[in-house]
Amino acid sequence: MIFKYNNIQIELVQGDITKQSDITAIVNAANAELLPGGGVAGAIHRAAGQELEMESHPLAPVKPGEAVITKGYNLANEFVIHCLGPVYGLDKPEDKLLAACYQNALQLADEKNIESIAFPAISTGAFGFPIKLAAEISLKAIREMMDKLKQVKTIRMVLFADHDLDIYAQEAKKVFN
Ligand code: AR6
Repeated sequence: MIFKYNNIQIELVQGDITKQSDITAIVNAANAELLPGGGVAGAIHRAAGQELEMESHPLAPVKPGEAVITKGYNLANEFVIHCLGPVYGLDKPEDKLLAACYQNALQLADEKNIESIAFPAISTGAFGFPIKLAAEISLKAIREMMDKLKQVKTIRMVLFADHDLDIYAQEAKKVFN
């Protein structure tokens, strides 16, 4: 599913964040220590190789909402942007912290002249954020940033489950149409 706004394309796909070979930067749903861990972070570190951890770990700790950038190593992507999402029910205000993840990642990408970026659904796995709420917050945060971006031309949301893609598609129709 594709939407266009302000010369930027937003794509919603079902898939694996480590398999987005046509994208310059992928976003990691990181932990504060910027270590491999499970879920998205585990998959990205496995695919990138140990050099990723050697570059990312010294940049830790990061706070919820923060984003930092590293190279992509064995990934097909040039860069990984690591964002620490809020733990639902613990890190407050969780809506603003989740929005900050997307906005800080997009800002960093723009500063680095990155034209394409792919996000997983940050905080919706181990960190417990309800998927529908996360979809609404993240798509609105992306939409707000689209007025400010100069270099980023493609923003892809990669949802792991078909059901999650359906939820994002419903929310995207409200935000982008
Ligand atoms: N590609 C795309 N999405 C994925 C993939 C993948 N390969 N694998 C899982 N998802 P999570 P969080 C989805 O738990 O909630 C880690 O242990 C998954 O279905 O990766 O931000 C870290 O070390 C879910 O919808 O991230 C942290 O400690 C979404 O990605 C902690 O989990 C996010 O799930 C971060 O928790």
